[in-house]
Amino acid sequence: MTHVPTGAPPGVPATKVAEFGSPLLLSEEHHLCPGCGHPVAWRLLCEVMTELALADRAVGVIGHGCYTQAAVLTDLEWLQCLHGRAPAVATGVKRVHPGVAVFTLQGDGDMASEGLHELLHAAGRAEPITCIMLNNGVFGDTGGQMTATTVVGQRTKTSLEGRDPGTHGFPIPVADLVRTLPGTAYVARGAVNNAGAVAQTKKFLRRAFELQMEGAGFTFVEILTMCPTGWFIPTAEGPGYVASVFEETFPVGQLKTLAPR
Ligand SMILES: Cc1ncc(C[n+]2csc(CCOP(=O)(O)OP(=O)(O)O)c2C)c(N)n1
Ligand code: SF4
Repeated sequence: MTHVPTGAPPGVPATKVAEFGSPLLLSEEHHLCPGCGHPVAWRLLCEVMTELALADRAVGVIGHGCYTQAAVLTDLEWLQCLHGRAPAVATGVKRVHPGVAVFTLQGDGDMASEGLHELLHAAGRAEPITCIMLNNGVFGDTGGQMTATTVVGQRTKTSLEGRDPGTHGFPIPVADLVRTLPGTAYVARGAVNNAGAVAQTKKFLRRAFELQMEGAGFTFVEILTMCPTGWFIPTAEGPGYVASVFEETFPVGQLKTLAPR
């Protein structure tokens, strides 16, 4: 087996998000960093929308962060709202258009640090929407500051020595919190750091949207994504960092389902 040094440039051009194959991915280059996990999550979203025939009757609501490029790179209807407010806006869209698949796509900074109350209230009201949190443990877009989900010991722009519970408090396990609310029909946490995780996460997303369209109640999928830039590590080490550091605090799996399959 040939081992490629971490610092070596790629031998072949990187695959562009537009070449991944889903018809909903528009043929434009994205501006996210190499090794970012977000585009993989967008691809899964597009595949699930296509397979469930929801692409023409879906509305996504985003806040602010690197992940919001999904709105210009995917052929879905999107609304952008104030930081953290996506669950409230999605609630309004769903109540006006109950037959539409309504979801939020938010980063952990947007959802957990800036708008956790919006998420919990929407879940508490059992709104039949799907909220998706792309959790990379940092405010990626603004340079890698600590968020509510930054794990203990994680170095960020605002915790250069690593998150210290004595100073910064503990990370909030959002999916576990949401799971405890009676209005939630489905809660799962996936990741996009290897092929198996990607396949599993797609199943989670698919089940969440199926249950939404069946009117089961509030559905939530957290997805652990890589942010090598915000983590200040070499790009190639991102997937391993998810497995060895992130998943210690945020184990992946299906946390709650009203109708297991
Ligand atoms: C009220 C308000 N607070 C903060 C910001 C700055 N801001 C813009 S994007 C962003 C980071 C979002 O991080 P996250 O949701 O985790 O997404 P990521 O960039 O990691 O994909 C922040 C803090 C802002 N524009 N407005
Ligand atoms: S800063 Fe992080 S989240 Fe933003 S594009 Fe780069 S790797 Fe992705």
